[in-house]
Amino acid sequence: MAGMRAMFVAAGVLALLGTAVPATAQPTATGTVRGLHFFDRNVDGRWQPGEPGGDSAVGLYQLDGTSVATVGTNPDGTYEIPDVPPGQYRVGINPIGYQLTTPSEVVVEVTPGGTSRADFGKLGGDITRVTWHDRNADGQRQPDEPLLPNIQFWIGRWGSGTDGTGHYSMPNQGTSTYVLRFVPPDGTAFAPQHVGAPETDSDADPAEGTATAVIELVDGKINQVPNLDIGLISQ
Ligand SMILES: [Ca+2]
Ligand SMILES: [Ca+2]
Repeated sequence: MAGMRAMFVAAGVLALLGTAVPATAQPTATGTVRGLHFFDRNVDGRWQPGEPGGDSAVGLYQLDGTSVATVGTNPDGTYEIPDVPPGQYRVGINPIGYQLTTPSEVVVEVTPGGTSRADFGKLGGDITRVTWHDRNADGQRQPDEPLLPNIQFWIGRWGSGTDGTGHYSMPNQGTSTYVLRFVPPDGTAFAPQHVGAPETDSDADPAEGTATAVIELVDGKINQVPNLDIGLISQ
């Protein structure tokens, strides 16, 4: 686009100098770059139905790195950069805090009237599981102990809770430390923390009601938190 501006400026200067400029001169036809930024849930580098869109800025650069345009993605993860003069460009995202499942930058060729495509996939961490009634108060979830629906929790000032089946899910999270502060219903208290097998233990600190999940990237891979479970005992 800088090239186009230069061309128009040059044409204006020539006109001022009285040099003939063909009245029929047309701007160079442009092309479009579009694509999708998505959470690549199955880590195969491609989008499939059901994989949600990611939000980020998408940058268009000349090959030497000069910025040409930056656009944000739509809520569904799609983006479009119109009116791009023909040529080769770099297109990229900078998904800090996520595992990349595609290159973060690709080179596209824009042709007059054409559409070039660049998709970007990433993977976040899921923080999930259940609240349950620890009937025997041993800090372990036995098969006959029922899940507890509609238990509220807070992360800072953001609130959520378990659903009608006692499950909660925070999918596609970026790297951070998440402190979930659970609200025990009247007549209940938290089960002992971190007793026995991690898959079926209770993860809330009984004094604070907080359970902590850490999502981090190690060697480019993001971890999942599949069993941040909260046991509640009767008082
Ligand atoms: Ca996929
Ligand atoms: Ca138990």
